[in-house]
Amino acid sequence: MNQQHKRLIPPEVAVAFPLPETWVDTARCGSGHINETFCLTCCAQGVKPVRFILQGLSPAAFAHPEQLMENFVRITAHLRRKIEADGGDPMRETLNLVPTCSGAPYYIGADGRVWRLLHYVENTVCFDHATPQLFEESARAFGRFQWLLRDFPAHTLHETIPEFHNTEARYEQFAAALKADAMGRAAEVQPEVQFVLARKADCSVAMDALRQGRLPLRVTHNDTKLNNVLFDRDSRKALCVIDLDTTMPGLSIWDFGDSIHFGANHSDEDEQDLAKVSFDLELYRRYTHGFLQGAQGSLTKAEREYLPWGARLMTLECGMRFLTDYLQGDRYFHTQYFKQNLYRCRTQFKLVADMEECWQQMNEIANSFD
Ligand code: GN1
Ligand code: MG
Repeated sequence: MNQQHKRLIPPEVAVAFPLPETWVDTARCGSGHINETFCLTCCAQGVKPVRFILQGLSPAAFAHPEQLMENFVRITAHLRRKIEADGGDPMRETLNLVPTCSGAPYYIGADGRVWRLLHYVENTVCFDHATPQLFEESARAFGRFQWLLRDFPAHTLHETIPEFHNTEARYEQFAAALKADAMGRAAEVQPEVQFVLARKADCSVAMDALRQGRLPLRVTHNDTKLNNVLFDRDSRKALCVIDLDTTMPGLSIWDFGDSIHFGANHSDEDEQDLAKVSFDLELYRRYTHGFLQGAQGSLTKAEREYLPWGARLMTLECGMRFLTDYLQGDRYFHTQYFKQNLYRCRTQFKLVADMEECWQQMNEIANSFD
């Protein structure tokens, strides 16, 4: 191992995994802000170079990395079996761990950080910005993720971040932050506060449906952004869903809605000119089409009917989380400038208002793919 590799990766971590003898290159990779991610290129004598992804999990984001890794091992094993049975290539269509030299799925460093090694999926690309076609392709991948995991016992997975998309709990966190008003910012955000208070009942729609058994508990990804899908470089087909760290029990409409709030518009998340922010119903239609196609009939009628609520609730929830963080002094979401969380909140609420206006069309679209 040369000096460059030593600087980036603790030597004890490098020797914990059975990497080929010659190590050619180490580079940071990905746009994630949570984990430490490196791409390693190795080369055994006379053999083609092989690439790996080495990741050190963030101790700040994940309190129980061993539970997270237990989920990871079980989910990817299930995906491998299903992909194989479906005639696919499990080495390209899901993530594959490389065990440590002692056969463990991960290595715990001297400082307690958990490290894992993954096979690199060659000839793939990742996108940060959507074209309608890529957006629909990503929907197919996340819908297929639902299909592949349809018979996995969701309740046996650990919650890696408890109550992550429980919108009722998010409302309560907002109400507590408003009451405490720790930074004295509540007075200036009254329009946003009123926007949330007027939608308190909405926050219970999905959780009520879950409690009443109308929506089933599923294995959900919970971070269904476009850049969490690998696309085949040549065909531009969605190939592999990545970033499984928040995969846990949840509702299928959360995965659907999380993609819509992030992707079905053309503005920056913190756009200050709200005239530029609008919900794109055509992108919503394309995503719905791709998602249901990928899910291959595995979603129930009720889940299909609740898809528009998934979009509306994930958007409202995200705006509420930005507002809560603003009230609490910007402690959770990284900000680059003052009031960024407030601007982010406003774009989400503008999108919610747009969705409320075209609510009937959103429902018609969801029901048109029966
Ligand atoms: C966070 O860090 P990133 O961009 O993957 C957040 C999501 C929000 C998103 C809003 C673990 O995601 O839930 O939708 O910001 N992830 C976590 O930009 O809180
Ligand atoms: Mg993420």
